[in-house]
This record gives sequence, structure tokens and C-alpha cells, in this order.
Amino acid sequence: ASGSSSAESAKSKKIPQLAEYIKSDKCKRIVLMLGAGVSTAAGIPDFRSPKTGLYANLQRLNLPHPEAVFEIGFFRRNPVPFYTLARELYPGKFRPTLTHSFIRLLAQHDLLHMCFTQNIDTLERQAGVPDDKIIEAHGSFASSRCIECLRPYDNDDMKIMVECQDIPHCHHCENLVKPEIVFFGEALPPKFVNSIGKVSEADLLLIIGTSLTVHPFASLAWRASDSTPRVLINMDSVGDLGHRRSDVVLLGKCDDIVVELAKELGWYDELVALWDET
Ligand code: CNA
Repeated sequence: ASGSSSAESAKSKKIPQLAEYIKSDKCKRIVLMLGAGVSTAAGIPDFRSPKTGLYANLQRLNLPHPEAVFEIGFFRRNPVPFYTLARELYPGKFRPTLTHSFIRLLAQHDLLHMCFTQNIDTLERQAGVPDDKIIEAHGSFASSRCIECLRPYDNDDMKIMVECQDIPHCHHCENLVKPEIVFFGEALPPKFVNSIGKVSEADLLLIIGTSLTVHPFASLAWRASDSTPRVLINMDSVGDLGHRRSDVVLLGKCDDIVVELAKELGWYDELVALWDET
């Protein structure tokens, strides 16, 4: 018990120190790296959490291995598991979390340099984070294309097909269509590649709700300069966070930590007002 209370008191000092840094002149550009953990409180399961994660619950789809649901080669042979999952994850049913609203608040305070997200749920946009500050590194459900002729596929049609559990096909060449989510085996969007340099410009890197296991996204964390504080806000310790002297590791639920941080910054009322709007 004494171990956990000393960990608690270490955490309780780290958040005020972080707030002080964010308020200082040294911190003008904050870069974020987000993962599925930011959206679990919205009711969207992540991949890797034991018991609740999607990978732990995919047996019913009869996959050779859980990752196959997002493998382009497997999708060509059998798109049914992906479209079964797509129905559960399709945007529109979920409300952004406090952490999403906190990111909007960073933008309103002119501190958000770039928000890199692995999430495909579009909750950053729904929370009102400006479009030009979001890089959806793994794409999203926001648009769809034929996987062969690459012609766009109408979004309303996609929504109907997903809802009815039909498999959409291209109106021109009749090949399979899929939302522009980056599958394993596909290249990341040019927008991601072109914006990687933003990480080395950061005065602060906030890494939230990710297992940091999917590359090249995870390797963005190595691009922060040695003197730039990297702050991990996650349920568990991941990647090499904690190895650099300037790293800060805050373990727990991201919404709880963000609320504490907002209080320290004097932004709590603003945060709640923004969240109420979503
Ligand atoms: P992951 O590998 O499932 O890791 C999630 C991490 O978040 C784990 O370390 C958890 O401990 C942590 N976590 C879970 N809940 C919380 C919480 N409330 N507070 C803090 N930490 C929490 O997911 P990654 O994003 O790292 O993996 C990359 C994949 C997941 C990307 O390709 C995504 O497209 C994909 N994905 C996205 C969504 C979404 O869009 N919401 C959902 C599921 C998977």
C-alpha cells in the first residue's frame, strides 16, 4: 500500500509540473499522438486491452488470427468479418470523450501544433478539433473507394450497406469497396508522411491511449528532440516512454488525468462547457 501511495504522490506532483510547463513561454507547440484508448470511454473497444479489446472478442468472426480482419489480402478473399465489425464501429453512434474536448481546448489556446491519431472513429473532428490540425494516420470511415479502380464510393450508400450488413461493390468495375481505413499491408496517407516533421518541432509531445505497437506510427515518438518532454497518458507503460530523462509517465484513465490537468491549468470549466456542446 505504501508503494502505491508513493506512486500516487509522485503522480500528484507530475501533473502540476506539467501544467506549469504548458503555461510557460517554453511551451508553444504541442503535438499529440493518439490511440484507441482515447475512445474507450466513448464505448468503442480498443484492440489490445485484455477481455474488453476487439482482438479478445473476434472469435465469433472465425478469423485465422485477429489481425486478419484488417489485412488487405484477407479482405480481398473474405470481406465479411471486416463489414461485421464496421457496423459496430461505424461513426455516428459515439460521443467524443473529455480527452477529445481537451484537445480542442489546446487548439483554442493556440497550443495545438498537430494531432496525429491512429483512430478511425473521427471523434477528434466531432469534438471540434480543427481539420487542419488532425492527421488521421490510419485513415477513417469518412470516405470510401473501390480497392481496384480507386473510384470514390458514395458515403450515404456506404452507410446504408454497412447498416444492412451488405457487402458494397464498385458501381463501375464491381470490385470490392472499402472505407479509406489503412489496413495492414497498405501505405499510410501522404498527409501523414508529409507532416512527420511536425514532431521534431514540438515543445511537448503528449502520447495518449496507445499501445505504441503499430509502426510507422509508433516511431513518431522517437522523432521528438531529446530535450522535448514526452508525456505518456495510458493505462499501462508502453514503448520506450520513461527511458529519456525528460519523459513523464502518467498511468491511469486518460479522462481522469486530463481532468486533473485541466484543473491545474485553470481550464476545467472551459473543458466541461466544450464537452457539453458535443
Ligand atoms: P491498442 O493496441 O488497442 O492500445 C490501446 C491502449 O490504450 C492500451 O495500451 C490500453 O491500455 C490503453 N487504454 C485503454 N483505455 C484507456 C483509457 N481509458 N485511458 C488510457 N489508456 C487506455 O490501440 P492502438 O491505438 O495503440 O493500436 C493501433 C490501432 C488500433 C490503430 O490502427 C487503430 O486504427 C485501431 N483502433 C482504433 C479504434 C478507434 O478508432 N477508436 C478502435 C480500435 C482499434
